Amino acid sequence: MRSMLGRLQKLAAVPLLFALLPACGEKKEAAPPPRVATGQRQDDQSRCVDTGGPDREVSETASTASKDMNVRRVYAHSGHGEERARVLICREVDTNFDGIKDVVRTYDDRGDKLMEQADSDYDGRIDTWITFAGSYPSKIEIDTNGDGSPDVIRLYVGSQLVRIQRDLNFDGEPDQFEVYRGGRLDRIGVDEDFDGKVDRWDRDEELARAELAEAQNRASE
Ligand SMILES: [Ca+2]
Ligand SMILES: [Ca+2]
Ligand SMILES: [Ca+2]
Ligand SMILES: [Ca+2]
Repeated sequence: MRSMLGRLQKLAAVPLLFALLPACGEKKEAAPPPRVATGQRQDDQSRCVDTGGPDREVSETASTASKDMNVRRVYAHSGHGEERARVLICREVDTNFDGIKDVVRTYDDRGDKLMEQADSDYDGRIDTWITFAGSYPSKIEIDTNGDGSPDVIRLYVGSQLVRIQRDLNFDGEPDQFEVYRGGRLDRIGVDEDFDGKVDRWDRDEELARAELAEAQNRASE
């Protein structure tokens, strides 16, 4: 249990994926071909929806380490005359410079982050979905077995991790629940026979003892 906790705590301490990813996300259904900058592939798998209308504006730029245009921003225009405003609604980036956009983030009409999707292993398939609440992610869903469905769900309150749910047998239902307190793993519930009910709760006894000792110290002061 302790080695498992240690391993999981390390996992929890890994910097959030979103922090590493330059950013943008919305499923492209029948979007028109992206406006492609010189030297790029014709289809860079854009997921930012650009309607091409007068209320949209597309900007292509290159990040510092890229020789090609690898960042696309789509803006929406609203209002008229002096009231006219431009708001970023989607941003997508080719983070490994292979000509394919692999991170896409969408924003609401006030410019706040909404969703991010990423192909973090660059195999052409989205494997990470981030839902934002304000500036912080409220949920990060990760597909670890490449079947297109998330099997690890990380839940946050504010900027703090409060729970990780894992679907260990990939049947679409979570069967391991890690509960965090103050950013530290507190207990793990395991549904061993995959019937939807937790069979066992493992606690971090070391943490519980440390907290008890601290409380006793405070009481004796
Ligand atoms: Ca790429
Ligand atoms: Ca992928
Ligand atoms: Ca999966
Ligand atoms: Ca399961």
